[in-house]
Amino acid sequence: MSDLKPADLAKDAAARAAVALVEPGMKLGLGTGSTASVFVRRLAERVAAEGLELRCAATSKATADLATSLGLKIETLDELGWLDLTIDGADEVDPDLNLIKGGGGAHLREKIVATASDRMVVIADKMKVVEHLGEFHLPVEVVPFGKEATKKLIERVLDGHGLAGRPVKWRNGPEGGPFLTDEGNVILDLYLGRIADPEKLGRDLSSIAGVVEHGLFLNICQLAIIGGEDGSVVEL
Ligand code: ABF
Repeated sequence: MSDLKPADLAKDAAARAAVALVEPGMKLGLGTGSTASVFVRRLAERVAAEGLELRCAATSKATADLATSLGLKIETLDELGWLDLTIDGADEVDPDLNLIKGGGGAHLREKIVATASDRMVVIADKMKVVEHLGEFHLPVEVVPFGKEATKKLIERVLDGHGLAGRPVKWRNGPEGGPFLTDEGNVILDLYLGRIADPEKLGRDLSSIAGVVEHGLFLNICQLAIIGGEDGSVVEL
Protein backbone atom coordinates (compact mmCIF):
# COMPACT_ATOMS: atom_id res chain seq x y z
CA MET A 1 0.00 0.00 0.00
CA SER A 2 2.97 2.36 -0.61
CA ASP A 3 1.44 4.10 -3.67
CA LEU A 4 -1.59 5.48 -1.84
CA LYS A 5 -3.19 8.79 -2.91
CA PRO A 6 -3.72 11.41 -0.15
CA ALA A 7 -7.39 10.48 0.33
CA ASP A 8 -6.42 6.82 0.58
CA LEU A 9 -3.70 7.67 3.09
CA ALA A 10 -6.35 9.24 5.32
CA LYS A 11 -8.52 6.11 5.09
CA ASP A 12 -5.50 3.93 5.76
CA ALA A 13 -4.54 5.95 8.84
CA ALA A 14 -8.03 5.55 10.29
CA ALA A 15 -8.14 1.87 9.36
CA ARG A 16 -4.79 1.13 11.01
CA ALA A 17 -5.92 2.85 14.22
CA ALA A 18 -9.09 0.77 14.18
CA VAL A 19 -7.17 -2.47 13.68
CA ALA A 20 -5.31 -1.64 16.90
CA LEU A 21 -8.65 -1.81 18.77
CA VAL A 22 -9.10 -5.47 17.84
CA GLU A 23 -8.31 -7.94 20.61
CA PRO A 24 -7.76 -11.70 20.41
CA GLY A 25 -10.97 -13.72 20.51
CA MET A 26 -13.20 -10.84 19.53
CA LYS A 27 -16.39 -11.24 17.53
CA LEU A 28 -16.10 -8.52 14.93
CA GLY A 29 -18.49 -6.80 12.51
CA LEU A 30 -16.91 -5.76 9.21
CA GLY A 31 -18.35 -2.69 7.48
CA THR A 32 -18.81 -1.88 3.81
CA GLY A 33 -17.30 0.72 1.47
CA SER A 34 -13.81 1.80 0.48
CA THR A 35 -12.69 2.80 3.99
CA ALA A 36 -14.03 -0.38 5.55
CA SER A 37 -12.28 -2.32 2.77
CA VAL A 38 -8.94 -0.81 3.78
CA PHE A 39 -9.73 -1.88 7.35
CA VAL A 40 -10.46 -5.45 6.19
CA ARG A 41 -7.14 -5.54 4.31
CA ARG A 42 -5.19 -4.24 7.31
CA LEU A 43 -7.03 -6.63 9.61
CA ALA A 44 -6.19 -9.59 7.37
CA GLU A 45 -2.52 -8.55 7.47
CA ARG A 46 -2.56 -8.49 11.27
CA VAL A 47 -4.39 -11.82 11.49
CA ALA A 48 -1.81 -13.40 9.18
CA ALA A 49 1.14 -11.84 11.03
CA GLU A 50 -0.01 -12.62 14.56
CA GLY A 51 -2.20 -15.68 14.06
CA LEU A 52 -4.97 -13.72 15.76
CA GLU A 53 -8.10 -15.78 16.53
CA LEU A 54 -11.20 -13.80 15.55
CA ARG A 55 -14.75 -14.47 14.46
CA CYS A 56 -16.16 -12.08 11.84
CA ALA A 57 -19.53 -11.20 10.34
CA ALA A 58 -19.84 -8.99 7.26
CA THR A 59 -22.32 -6.19 6.49
CA SER A 60 -22.52 -6.99 2.76
CA LYS A 61 -21.81 -9.65 0.19
CA ALA A 62 -19.03 -7.42 -1.17
CA THR A 63 -17.29 -7.30 2.21
CA ALA A 64 -17.80 -11.01 2.79
CA ASP A 65 -16.20 -11.74 -0.61
CA LEU A 66 -13.27 -9.41 0.08
CA ALA A 67 -12.65 -10.80 3.55
CA THR A 68 -12.85 -14.40 2.35
CA SER A 69 -10.42 -13.67 -0.49
CA LEU A 70 -7.95 -12.36 2.11
CA GLY A 71 -8.20 -15.50 4.22
CA LEU A 72 -10.63 -14.25 6.87
CA LYS A 73 -13.42 -16.66 7.73
CA ILE A 74 -16.87 -15.07 7.59
CA GLU A 75 -19.76 -16.38 9.64
CA THR A 76 -23.34 -15.15 9.78
CA LEU A 77 -24.48 -12.75 12.47
CA ASP A 78 -26.80 -15.49 13.72
CA GLU A 79 -23.87 -17.86 14.10
CA LEU A 80 -22.00 -15.26 16.14
CA GLY A 81 -25.06 -14.15 18.10
CA TRP A 82 -23.65 -10.84 19.35
CA LEU A 83 -20.55 -8.86 18.44
CA ASP A 84 -17.90 -7.17 20.56
CA LEU A 85 -17.01 -4.52 18.01
CA THR A 86 -18.07 -3.32 14.58
CA ILE A 87 -15.85 -1.12 12.43
CA ASP A 88 -17.51 0.65 9.51
CA GLY A 89 -17.25 3.72 7.31
CA ALA A 90 -19.77 6.56 6.99
CA ASP A 91 -20.86 9.26 4.59
CA GLU A 92 -21.22 11.96 7.25
CA VAL A 93 -20.25 12.17 10.93
CA ASP A 94 -21.49 15.01 13.14
CA PRO A 95 -19.92 16.17 16.44
CA ASP A 96 -22.38 13.99 18.43
CA LEU A 97 -21.31 10.89 16.44
CA ASN A 98 -24.57 10.75 14.57
CA LEU A 99 -24.09 9.49 11.04
CA ILE A 100 -25.47 9.31 7.54
CA LYS A 101 -24.68 5.95 5.99
CA GLY A 102 -25.91 4.05 2.96
CA GLY A 103 -24.06 5.73 0.10
CA GLY A 104 -22.93 2.21 -0.74
CA GLY A 105 -26.47 0.85 -0.36
CA ALA A 106 -25.64 -1.44 2.56
CA HIS A 107 -27.06 0.55 5.47
CA LEU A 108 -29.74 -1.99 6.41
CA ARG A 109 -27.29 -4.78 7.14
CA GLU A 110 -24.83 -2.20 8.51
CA LYS A 111 -27.40 -1.01 11.03
CA ILE A 112 -28.39 -4.55 12.01
CA VAL A 113 -24.73 -5.45 12.59
CA ALA A 114 -23.86 -2.18 14.36
CA THR A 115 -26.80 -2.43 16.76
CA ALA A 116 -25.92 -6.05 17.53
CA SER A 117 -22.49 -4.93 18.76
CA ASP A 118 -21.25 -3.78 22.15
CA ARG A 119 -19.34 -1.03 20.38
CA MET A 120 -19.53 0.58 16.95
CA VAL A 121 -16.54 2.55 15.70
CA VAL A 122 -16.59 4.62 12.53
CA ILE A 123 -13.51 5.19 10.42
CA ALA A 124 -13.47 8.04 7.93
CA ASP A 125 -11.38 10.74 6.34
CA LYS A 126 -11.73 14.38 7.40
CA MET A 127 -14.09 15.24 4.53
CA LYS A 128 -16.82 13.19 6.21
CA VAL A 129 -16.94 15.35 9.35
CA VAL A 130 -19.82 17.87 9.24
CA GLU A 131 -21.40 20.31 11.66
CA HIS A 132 -24.95 19.22 10.66
CA LEU A 133 -26.16 16.10 8.87
CA GLY A 134 -27.81 16.34 5.45
CA GLU A 135 -25.41 17.73 2.88
CA PHE A 136 -24.87 14.13 1.75
CA HIS A 137 -28.06 12.57 0.39
CA LEU A 138 -30.00 10.45 2.85
CA PRO A 139 -30.55 6.90 1.53
CA VAL A 140 -33.82 5.15 2.33
CA GLU A 141 -34.23 1.44 1.57
CA VAL A 142 -37.73 0.76 0.24
CA VAL A 143 -39.63 -2.46 -0.56
CA PRO A 144 -40.20 -2.64 -4.36
CA PHE A 145 -43.93 -3.45 -3.92
CA GLY A 146 -45.85 -0.17 -4.12
CA LYS A 147 -42.66 1.88 -4.15
CA GLU A 148 -44.25 4.93 -5.81
CA ALA A 149 -46.86 5.13 -3.03
CA THR A 150 -44.06 4.85 -0.48
CA LYS A 151 -42.25 7.68 -2.27
CA LYS A 152 -45.37 9.87 -1.96
CA LEU A 153 -45.55 9.13 1.77
CA ILE A 154 -41.86 9.99 2.17
CA GLU A 155 -42.44 13.29 0.36
CA ARG A 156 -45.33 13.99 2.73
CA VAL A 157 -42.98 13.44 5.66
CA LEU A 158 -40.49 15.84 4.10
CA ASP A 159 -43.25 18.47 3.75
CA GLY A 160 -43.80 18.22 7.50
CA HIS A 161 -40.09 18.87 8.08
CA GLY A 162 -40.01 22.04 5.97
CA LEU A 163 -38.21 20.11 3.23
CA ALA A 164 -40.93 20.20 0.56
CA GLY A 165 -39.66 20.05 -3.00
CA ARG A 166 -36.20 18.69 -2.13
CA PRO A 167 -35.08 16.21 -4.80
CA VAL A 168 -35.98 12.62 -4.06
CA LYS A 169 -34.52 10.15 -6.56
CA TRP A 170 -34.54 6.41 -7.11
CA ARG A 171 -30.96 5.13 -7.17
CA ASN A 172 -29.76 3.42 -10.33
CA GLY A 173 -27.48 0.42 -10.36
CA PRO A 174 -24.26 0.09 -12.32
CA GLU A 175 -26.10 -1.44 -15.29
CA GLY A 176 -28.59 1.46 -15.46
CA GLY A 177 -31.58 -0.41 -13.97
CA PRO A 178 -32.67 0.10 -10.37
CA PHE A 179 -30.01 -0.38 -7.70
CA LEU A 180 -30.90 -3.49 -5.73
CA THR A 181 -29.69 -3.99 -2.18
CA ASP A 182 -28.43 -7.29 -0.80
CA GLU A 183 -32.00 -7.81 0.44
CA GLY A 184 -33.49 -7.18 -3.03
CA ASN A 185 -34.94 -3.77 -2.14
CA VAL A 186 -34.57 -0.40 -3.91
CA ILE A 187 -33.13 2.85 -2.61
CA LEU A 188 -34.55 6.35 -2.62
CA ASP A 189 -31.94 9.08 -2.12
CA LEU A 190 -33.21 12.23 -0.38
CA TYR A 191 -31.25 15.40 -1.19
CA LEU A 192 -32.19 17.45 1.84
CA GLY A 193 -29.49 19.92 2.73
CA ARG A 194 -29.43 20.51 6.47
CA ILE A 195 -31.57 18.09 8.53
CA ALA A 196 -32.88 20.17 11.44
CA ASP A 197 -34.29 17.31 13.52
CA PRO A 198 -32.68 13.96 12.57
CA GLU A 199 -34.39 12.08 15.45
CA LYS A 200 -37.89 13.09 14.34
CA LEU A 201 -37.12 12.62 10.65
CA GLY A 202 -35.81 9.12 11.39
CA ARG A 203 -38.92 8.26 13.40
CA ASP A 204 -41.27 9.64 10.73
CA LEU A 205 -39.54 7.75 7.92
CA SER A 206 -39.56 4.51 9.92
CA SER A 207 -43.32 4.83 10.45
CA ILE A 208 -43.98 4.33 6.71
CA ALA A 209 -44.88 0.71 5.92
CA GLY A 210 -42.81 0.45 2.72
CA VAL A 211 -39.67 1.89 4.31
CA VAL A 212 -37.28 -0.84 5.37
CA GLU A 213 -34.56 1.35 6.86
CA HIS A 214 -33.09 4.84 6.50
CA GLY A 215 -29.45 5.83 6.62
CA LEU A 216 -29.58 7.96 9.78
CA PHE A 217 -27.48 6.22 12.45
CA LEU A 218 -28.38 8.09 15.64
CA ASN A 219 -26.84 7.19 19.00
CA ILE A 220 -25.35 4.02 17.54
CA CYS A 221 -21.68 4.96 17.12
CA GLN A 222 -19.44 5.33 20.19
CA LEU A 223 -16.21 6.49 18.56
CA ALA A 224 -15.12 8.02 15.24
CA ILE A 225 -11.53 7.71 14.11
CA ILE A 226 -10.83 10.43 11.58
CA GLY A 227 -7.80 10.08 9.35
CA GLY A 228 -5.83 12.95 7.85
CA GLU A 229 -3.96 12.95 4.55
CA ASP A 230 -0.70 13.27 6.49
CA GLY A 231 -1.39 9.95 8.22
CA SER A 232 -2.56 11.55 11.46
CA VAL A 233 -5.72 10.46 13.29
CA VAL A 234 -8.05 12.25 15.64
CA GLU A 235 -10.80 10.68 17.69
CA LEU A 236 -14.27 12.16 18.09
C1 ABF B 1 -20.48 2.32 4.07
O1 ABF B 1 -19.73 2.76 3.00
C2 ABF B 1 -21.69 3.10 3.96
O2 ABF B 1 -22.59 3.16 4.96
C3 ABF B 1 -21.22 4.43 3.54
O3 ABF B 1 -22.25 4.87 2.74
C4 ABF B 1 -20.03 4.10 2.74
C5 ABF B 1 -18.80 4.91 2.97
O4 ABF B 1 -17.97 4.53 1.94
P1 ABF B 1 -16.52 5.06 1.73
O5 ABF B 1 -15.72 4.58 2.88
O6 ABF B 1 -16.17 4.42 0.42
O7 ABF B 1 -16.62 6.55 1.63
O8 ABF B 1 -19.82 2.50 5.26
